[in-house]
This record gives sequence, C-alpha cells and structure tokens, in this order.
Amino acid sequence: MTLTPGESVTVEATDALCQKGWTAAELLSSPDRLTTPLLYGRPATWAQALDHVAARLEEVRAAHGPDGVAVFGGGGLTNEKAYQLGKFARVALGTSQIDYNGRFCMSSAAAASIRAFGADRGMPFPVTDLAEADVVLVAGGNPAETMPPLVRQFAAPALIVIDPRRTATARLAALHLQPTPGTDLALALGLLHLAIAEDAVDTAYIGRRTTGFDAVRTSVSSWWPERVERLTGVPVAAMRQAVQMLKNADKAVVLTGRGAEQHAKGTDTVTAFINLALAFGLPGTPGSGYGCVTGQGNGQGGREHGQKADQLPGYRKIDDPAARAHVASVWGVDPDSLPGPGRSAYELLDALGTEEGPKAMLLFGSNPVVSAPASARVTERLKALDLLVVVDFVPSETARIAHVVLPSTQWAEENGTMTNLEGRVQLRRQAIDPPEGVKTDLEIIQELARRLGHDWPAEPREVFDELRLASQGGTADYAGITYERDGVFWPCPAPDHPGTPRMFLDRFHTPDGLARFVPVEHRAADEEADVDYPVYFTTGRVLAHYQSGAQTRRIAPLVEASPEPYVELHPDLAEQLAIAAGDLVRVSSRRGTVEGVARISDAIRSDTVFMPFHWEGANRLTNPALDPTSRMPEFKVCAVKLEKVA
Ligand SMILES: Nc1nc2c(c(=O)[nH]1)N[C@H]1C(S)=C(S)[C@@H](COP(=O)(O)OP(=O)(O)OC[C@H]3O[C@@H](n4cnc5c(=O)[nH]c(N)nc54)[C@H](O)[C@@H]3O)O[C@H]1N2
Ligand SMILES: Nc1nc2c(c(=O)[nH]1)N[C@H]1C(S)=C(S)[C@@H](COP(=O)(O)OP(=O)(O)OC[C@H]3O[C@@H](n4cnc5c(=O)[nH]c(N)nc54)[C@H](O)[C@@H]3O)O[C@H]1N2
Ligand SMILES: [Mo]
Repeated sequence: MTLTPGESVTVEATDALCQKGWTAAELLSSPDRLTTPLLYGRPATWAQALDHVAARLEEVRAAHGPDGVAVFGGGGLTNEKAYQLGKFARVALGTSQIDYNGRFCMSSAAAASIRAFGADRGMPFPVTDLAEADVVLVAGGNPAETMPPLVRQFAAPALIVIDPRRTATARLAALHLQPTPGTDLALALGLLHLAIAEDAVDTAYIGRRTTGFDAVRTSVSSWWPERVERLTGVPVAAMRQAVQMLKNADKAVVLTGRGAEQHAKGTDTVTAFINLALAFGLPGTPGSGYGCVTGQGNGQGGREHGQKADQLPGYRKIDDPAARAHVASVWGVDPDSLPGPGRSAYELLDALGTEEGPKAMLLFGSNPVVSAPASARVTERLKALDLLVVVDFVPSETARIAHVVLPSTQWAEENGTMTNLEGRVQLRRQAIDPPEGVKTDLEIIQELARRLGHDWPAEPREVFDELRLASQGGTADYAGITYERDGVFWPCPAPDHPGTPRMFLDRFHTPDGLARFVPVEHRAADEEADVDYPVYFTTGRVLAHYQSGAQTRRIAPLVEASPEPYVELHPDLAEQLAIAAGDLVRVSSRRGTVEGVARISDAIRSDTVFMPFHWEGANRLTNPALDPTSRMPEFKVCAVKLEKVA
C-alpha cells in the first residue's frame, strides 16, 4: 500500500505501515553504502585511516591544547555509543568541546521539565496512557507524520492541536488552534489566564503538589484573551473552547513537539505549557501529565549519557562535584581532570576553525551541513577545520566535505540499546551481518582510544554494564537494567527493582518534592516579519522523508515521496505574489536563499510559508538566534521574502 502525506494518514493506514513486515535487509539496502575508509577522498585501509586520524589529533592537541579537538554526536546513536563517545572526549581527548544534535531537537523541553519537575524523561508515563485520556493537547507537534504509531493512541481522546498549518494531526483534532509561528508562549499565557478567570484550575492539587503559583497567576493577569487573539491570530472563542475541554476532562495530557520548542524562547514556551498542565493538576496524576514527544531513534537515551556539553552519564550535571566524583571513580580518573562544560552545539559549530575554536572535529551521527541553522555559515566553519573526521554509513553532505570518512555499521547490523520516548530501555538485537569492510562505532572509538593510550571494550554489552555503574544514583539510573531485562522504564536502581513506568506519582524530583510554577513572559520572535522580509518562514518534517537524508533515506515505497524541495503557501499569498502551483519560487532571508517548487494549500496561514528541512537549503534561511537556557536555535520562525523564478 502507499500512503499519501496529509489527509489519508489514519489509524488504519499507519497500522498497516507499521505491520508491513519489511525485512531489515530491505530497509537497510542503499546504493550509496560506504564500505571503505576514505582519506582525503581516496580509499584507504583501516590502519592507514586510523593511524592518520590519531596522529593528526595528537598534533592538534600538542599545538592547541585538548580543547583544540571537538566531538559532535547524535541522538540516533545507541546508549552504548553515546556513553563511550562522552567518555572518549573527556578521558582520551581531555576536551570539553563535545555536544550533539539533541541540542537542536528537544533541549528546550528538557530544560523546561528540569526546571519544573527537577527531572526530564520526555514522556514520564507510558504512551498507552494517551489512549485513556479524555483530552490530549498537542502544541507544535505533527505526530501523524512524525510518529505514526502514536496515532493509534489518539483514537479515543479529543485532540486539541496547536499548529500554524492544518496538518494530518490537526485533521484528526476536535479543535485546531492556528497561531502565527513564534506566538505559542502568548497563547499558553492566554489559556492560563482564561482557566484562572473561569475557575477551572485545580486548587487542591496546586496547594498539595506545587510551589510558585501566586507569581504565575500575577504574571498572566494582563494576558486577556482579546490581547492574545491580536498577537496570535487565534480567536477568543477557540481559546475558551480549549479551556472548557481541559476543564471537563477527567484525564488530560499536554504534549509539546518541535513547533513549540525550537525557538529562541523555547524553554519559556514549554514552561508556559507546563504551567498550564500544573494548573489543571495533570503532572504526576495517574493517566494525565505533561510530556515531550522526543524525536530520533534514541533521542531520549542520547541525552542521558554524557554527549551533551554540560552533562555526565546518568543525566548528571558536569558542574556537580558529587557527579564528577562518582563518574571519575568509574572511569578511574581524577575528578579534577574532567573538563567542561564546553560550548553548545551551534556555538561549537560556529567556533570551528576560528582563533579560539577547535581545529579538529570527530563527528558521529549528524549531518550539520543540512541540519544546522544558518547552514551556509556552518559549512564554511566546517571547511575551515584542519581535520574533519566523519563516521557514517552513507556519504552525507557533511561526509562529502570531510578529510577522513570512516564507514560504520548501521542499526540491524549490531547489538545495542535504545531508550524510547517514554523512557523504556530496549535491546535492539543484531539481525543481519554487516557488509565486508565496515566497523562498528564502538570499534572505531576503541581503535582511536587505543592509539591514544587507553584499552576499552567495543562489545556493546560490556559497555552497557559500565554505563550502568556510571549512571548508578543519577537521575537516569540504569543500574538495575540488563541486556536480559528488555523494556524496563528508568529509573531502575537495582536488578530486583521493577522500573518506573510513571514518574512523579508521589513526589517530583525537586528537593522539596513539589513541582515548580515558573513565571515567564512572552516576547516577539528574534526576527519579526517587516517590509523587506514580509512573510514568516517555518520548517519541519513530512511523512515520506527522514531527517537530513531527503535523497538517501526516504521511506518510499511506503509513502509518496517528493522528488524535490517545495514551499507550502496559502492561495491568498500566492495570488498576491503571482505564484502558481508548480512554479519555481526563490525564498530569501537575511542569511541566504533557497529555491523550491510552489505547493499551494489553504491548510497554512496566509502570513506564513513552510518548507521541509529534509533537503539541503531550507537551513540556509533559518535564524541561529539561541534560547538563553537551552541554547536551542530558532528553527521554527524567521522572516523571508518570496519571488517567482522567471
Ligand atoms: N517522517 C518523519 N518522522 C520523523 C522525523 C523525520 O524526519 N521524518 N524526525 C524525527 C525527529 S528527530 C523529531 S525531533 C520528530 C519531530 O516531530 P514534530 O515535532 O512532530 O515535527 P516538526 O515537523 O518538526 O514540527 C511539528 C509541527 O510544528 C509546526 N510549527 C512550526 N512552527 C510552529 C510554531 O511556531 N508553533 C507551533 N505550535 N507549531 C509550529 C509545523 O507546522 C509542524 O507541523 O519527528 C521524528 N519523526
Ligand atoms: N530547519 C530545521 N532544521 C532542523 C530541524 C527542523 O525542524 N528544522 N530539526 C532539528 C532536529 S529535531 C534534529 S534531530 C536534527 C537532525 O539532523 P542531523 O543531526 O543532521 O541528523 P540526521 O539527519 O539524522 O543525520 C544523522 C547522520 O548520521 C548517520 N547515522 C545515523 N545513525 C548512525 C550511527 O549509529 N552511527 C553513525 N556513525 N552514523 C549514524 C546518518 O546516516 C546521517 O548521515 O535536525 C535539526 N535541524
Ligand atoms: Mo529531532
């Protein structure tokens, strides 16, 4: 069967997609598969490539110090790889300069959850709870296209979807709120204002389980519905309906996706939605809650084991002396030798090759030439490096500009664990033999570490057992999880502990056990539409394409894939600009220009255009302005102008 993106995404169709029963070999086959190391574009032996990399790393370290070398990871890596990469950076290289693409993914939601609950586990309850809820509010997520199996949980609850586009998910909704990109924070403040005004909040829960409500109540008092309507474009009646739905629900869930999170005020926006959820008494209540719909194969586990500049394994903070002492003891090093925190992902990429910045970088599991904001600038920085080493299984756009490319195995060719969006640790077993000539990421790290004087295992189970020790006593405690105990929810501190499907039932992860209301203020997008760049630009995903691999990783033949990049715009805007469906359109921002084919649709606001980010180009336009807390770039809103290409 074939699915068409948009209307036809239904529970039945996504079930069929999930149950199609493709073999791993069918899913993995790629004509572009890399099977030989490449040294300056030429095939080389593994010994030549690894010796060269190790020697160059030593040179850079000698000339510029340990921070001269950077490491960049990804949320697609297994837990074992993410852990070993963090250890490799801190111990073998001694560098503080490590970060990963999760910074571009859900870091705002993680920061907001930690601020409110003292801990972040994406969805702190099983996804099956969603099916039991009466109402699910989805702010800035399009799971019908990005998480099709989740749609099965949406059959019963009434959905409220907040998205500037009437997406496949919005079409399943009882209520669709369609704000201008970048205005969700005002919308959430307005919803809370209304909930308080209409006496819809759960005062007993607020008194028993939270602190800080009074300051939040005061902070939303000036966010009258009419003011919010003017700012967001969402009618007052629709806001009232949303509040009524939440008020009447016995069980309700608030979810955020990248649409609400990928903003220079993403942390505060998610905080405003968490405040709303707390006001209705949802977090830590069985069957209800707040959750972030985490992306990537291991988006959850990827953030827990120390790939992030400010973190150590167990979701520990690198500037916490007790955390440093524990992890250093597992690693057999002096706590004072652990470097960091270092730069965040975009700040790291933007510093590459500069006087103060790293001169060499090892990259595992990301393709920043396509996926980083202001990508033309980032590409220049990558090209300015003395040494760029990319480990991948296909020649990504970033691999194509690397000095050294090391070919690795991919998922079904190796064992490893992944932690899913609800915090369950799952063993992904090897299903097929890798092609001749490739090594696993763990073997590559082992070989490089050996050349730098360390003898480390490359067997996933051995690495996992060390990770268990390193995580022991941390927030994400894996100590009791083993390769034999598949599907356990963390925290799980001991082998006889059942794991924790629902967090926060008795207390939140804060010193006093209470959740914190945090007052936040709305502000405009970093770059507002103006006379020169009069249209809002937003980006995201479509069902048929996966991440930065529009060319190499489409899920065709399952779904109808677009052969070329496109721009979605409203008929009114198209008419004003004399653009017809199928015309080639040039879209420009202050940072660059991209071309795409016009798709005209009344599903999008007339002040906004949308472009999938799967193709190289959309990110030439995006704004790298960063959230002050999470350091998340403003992927979801900037200002552009459009013209038809003659
Ligand atoms: N098919 C497919 N599935 C995927 C992926 C993929 O590439 N392809 N990637 C995976 C990954 S890594 C992730 S992180 C998840 C992401 O999953 P989602 O968060 O669902 O994905 P996005 O399409 O990035 O953004 C969701 C929606 O945000 C809307 N949006 C844009 N700007 C705003 C705004 O200012 N406010 C609001 N409220 N909404 C806005 C967009 O119109 C879009 O429909 O998907 C995962 N699943
Ligand atoms: N404009 C805009 N930009 C965005 C987004 C957006 O919504 N809009 N979304 C952001 C988000 S949420 C994300 S997650 C990022 C994603 O963007 P990237 O960080 O670039 O991630 P991928 O496109 O998944 O690329 C992963 C690369 O690693 C390789 N790879 C996969 N698994 C492994 C492995 O196990 N080992 C090794 N060595 N390599 C592996 C793949 O072949 C691929 O080349 O993009 C971000 N950029
Ligand atoms: Mo992501």
